[in-house]
Amino acid sequence: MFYSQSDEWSRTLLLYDSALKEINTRIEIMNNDFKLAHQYNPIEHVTSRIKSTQSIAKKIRKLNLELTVENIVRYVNDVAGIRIICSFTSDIYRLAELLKRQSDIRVLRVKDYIQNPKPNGYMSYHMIVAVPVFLSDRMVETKVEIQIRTIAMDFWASLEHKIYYKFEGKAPDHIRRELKECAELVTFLDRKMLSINEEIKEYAMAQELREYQEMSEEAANSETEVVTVESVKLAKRIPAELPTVEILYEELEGMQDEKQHGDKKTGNSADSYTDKVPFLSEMFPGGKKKKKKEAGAT
Ligand code: 0O2
Repeated sequence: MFYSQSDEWSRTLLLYDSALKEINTRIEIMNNDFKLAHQYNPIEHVTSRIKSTQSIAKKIRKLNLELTVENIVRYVNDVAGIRIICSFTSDIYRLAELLKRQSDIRVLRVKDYIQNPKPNGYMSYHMIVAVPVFLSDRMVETKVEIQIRTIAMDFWASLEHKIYYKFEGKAPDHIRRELKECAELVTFLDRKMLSINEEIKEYAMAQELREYQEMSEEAANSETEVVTVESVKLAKRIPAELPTVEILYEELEGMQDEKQHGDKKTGNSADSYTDKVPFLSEMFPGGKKKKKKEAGAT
C-alpha cells in the first residue's frame, strides 16, 4: 500500500475494529437474552479477527486490483470477520434471523454453505452485513463477515484449512475424497445430535407437564390455589418467547372473567388477582394480602 495512504488505512482499521465490537456486543446480548428466556445457550463460543495485511494483499492481487484503501473497502468483504460457533444447526438459522431483524444492520449478502455445501464439503452460514459505526463527527456503515457454524462444522473446516495449506491447495485425490467423506459424517453427526436434543426437550416437557398435573391435583384438594408462571406456560403451551408479565396478564384476565361470571362478584384490578395468585402481591404491593379461601367456597 502507498505510504501516503497509511493515515487513511489507520482510520479504516479503526472502523473495522469498532464494527467488530458492535457486532460482538449484539451477539453477547442476544445470547444472554436467549439464556434468560429459554434456559439455553445457543452459542458455544465466538471469535473475531481483523484479516492480516498479507491475506488482504493476496485477495486484492487475486482480484487483479491495485492495493489501495478504496479497493480494500469496496472489494474485500471479510476484513472484519466474526465466527459464531453454535451447538445445533437450528441455532445457526435462529441466530442469523435475529441478526437480520436488527433494524440498523443491513444484510448485503448471504452464502448458505449448509444448504449448498462447497464441492470439497465445506459447510458454514456466511453473512456480509453493514453495521453503523458512530464516530465523533459522522456515521460510517462498515462491512463485517459473519460466519455461523456448528462445532462439528468448525472442527472440519479447521482441519481442512490446515491440510489445504500443507499441500498448498493441491491435496492428493484420496485425501480430498476422505475429507469429503468426513464432511458427510459431520452432517450425519449434526442431524443426530439435533434429534437427540429434540428428544431430550420433549422428555423434559412431558416430565414438567406430569409434575404440573400432580401439582394441580394437589392444589385442587387444598385451600389455596397456586399458579406459577411455569405452570401457566406449560398448561397453555404458550411460546416461551412471550414475556412473563404478558403471560400473567393473560392468565389473570381469564381468572377475572371466571370470577365475575362464576360467583357474580365484581373483582377489581390487582387486588382481586392477588387473592388467586399469591406471589403477585409482591408485584403489586398495593394489592391485598394473600388470603385463604373461605371454607366451602367454590
Ligand atoms: P481466512 O484465512 O479465513 O480469512 P467473496 O469475495 O467474499 O465473495 P470469498 O472470500 O471466497 O469471496 O467468500 P466466502 O466463500 O464466503 O469465503 C470466505 C471465508 O470462508 C474464507 O476466508 C474462509 O475463512 C471460509 N472458507 C470458505 N471456503 C472454505 C473452505 O473450503 N474451507 C475452509 N476451511 N474455509 C473456507 P479466506 O479469506 O479464504 O480465509
